[in-house]
Amino acid sequence: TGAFAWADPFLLDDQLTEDERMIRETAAAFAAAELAPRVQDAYLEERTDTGLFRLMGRAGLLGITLPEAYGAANASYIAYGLVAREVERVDSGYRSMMSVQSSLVIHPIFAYGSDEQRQRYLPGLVSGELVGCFGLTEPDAGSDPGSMTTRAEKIAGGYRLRGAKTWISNAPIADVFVVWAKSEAHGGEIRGFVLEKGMKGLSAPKIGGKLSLRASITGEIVLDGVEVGEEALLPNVSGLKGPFGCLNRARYGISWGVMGAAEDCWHRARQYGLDRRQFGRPLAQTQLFQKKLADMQTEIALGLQASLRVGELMNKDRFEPEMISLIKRNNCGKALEIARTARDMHGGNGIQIEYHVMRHAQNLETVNTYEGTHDIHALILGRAQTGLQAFG
Ligand code: TGC
Ligand code: FAD
Repeated sequence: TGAFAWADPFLLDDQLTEDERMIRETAAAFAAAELAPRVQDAYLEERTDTGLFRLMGRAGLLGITLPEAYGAANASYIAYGLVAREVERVDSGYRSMMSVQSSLVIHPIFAYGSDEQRQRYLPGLVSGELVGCFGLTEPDAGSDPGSMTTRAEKIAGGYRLRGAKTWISNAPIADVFVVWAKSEAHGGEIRGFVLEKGMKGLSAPKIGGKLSLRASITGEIVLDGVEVGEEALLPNVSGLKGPFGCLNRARYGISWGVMGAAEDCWHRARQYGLDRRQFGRPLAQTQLFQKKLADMQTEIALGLQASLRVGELMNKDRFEPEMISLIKRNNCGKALEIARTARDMHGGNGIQIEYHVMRHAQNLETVNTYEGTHDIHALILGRAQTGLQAFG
């Protein structure tokens, strides 16, 4: 018995190990000290601070599931999720920077790379000295990456890459580019290549004018006959399962991250309702307000428990991609709904940057779309239970 912990209804904290709690506290302290003070200006000015990668690396927040040999923490998948939650409590764009670096760049080099590639890139990526990006999406291949047209032609001693990627997080500031292309020398199979900034024919123009995720820079990757040696090929994976192996981890982290953004919106709406009086009483003393708070509390508590469960299964290597589709889809959809409701509960003030909720709502529009849209994850789950593929 004891008082009900309204902010942690199922005592999530009790289910964490000592190490996980410590990592969560480190991430929370980092987010409060380094991210929260920057976010409003970064968002308004659409500005990404490259130095943040080094600060994240120094705090031990990049690639944390990797072995200590690479300067990483050898932490659990639950710890990785907790970091995403704390970072995204401030801004989804900052979590994007972190999760692309950790799950979409560090992971494939670690899991599919040669020893030389691991030695060359991982220490710099884990410390944040190097910034990475992941190029899968193309102008005509978004939800359907299998229809990509980027090609790797075979040339003496290596490959020549041609094509274009779009909507690529971190691309304009990246040093390391993990790019997926159909390789002529491998029967047209999708293969991964690790490219470096400055290679001839490689450019990464910024995509401007985003009304969402403005603190995280996004760009194209243009491959205009980029010639690379054999050593650029990721040797140990082929086919779509290469990029999807990375996406499984990033999507799992997102399921935790969006719950952080939702918690920030929920806590702010609650406080606003306690402070703001209309009709002679606090807004929080109305039935409608309390129902909205109860719905937020319920969805967040359930969403976090679900992510924790999938994290336990990932730690034991017993997860299936469909489990990740379920939590990515549910938690993103619920977080977006919570952020929109919190915006409404703030009245006119809710549209102001200082109240944070509209920024979260705008960001979550992207998070609901990238890494597999809400509907694409429904189709993955529909296929798993009917045996019928509805994509087309
Ligand atoms: P399908 O026939 O289903 O599968 C082809 C091959 O891939 C394997 N596979 C997986 N392997 C591991 N994990 C998964 N989750 C996997 N899903 C599929 C599958 O076993 C098969 O292997 P094999 O050996 O039999 O060939 O492929 P499909 O073409 O029918 O796929 C359809 C669909 C809809 C499932 C898929 O294409 C999809 O998920 N689309 C969404 C695309 C997406 O998520 N793009 C993300 C781009 S990256 C990004 O957004 C980063 S934002 C990051 C940030 O800023 O935080
Ligand atoms: P489309 O695939 O054209 O989808 C449009 C709409 O149609 C959606 O509602 C979708 O659900 C629906 N739809 C599609 N197919 C079907 C179907 N068969 N049945 C029913 N409905 C369907 N990609 C990367 O590779 N790397 C990155 O770092 C990266 N970062 C990103 C950052 C941002 C800010 C954004 C916005 C995107 C990023 N992406 C990245 C791309 C992202 O993964 C894609 O936008 C996403 O996969 C959707 O593809 P699309 O935009 O082409 O939409």
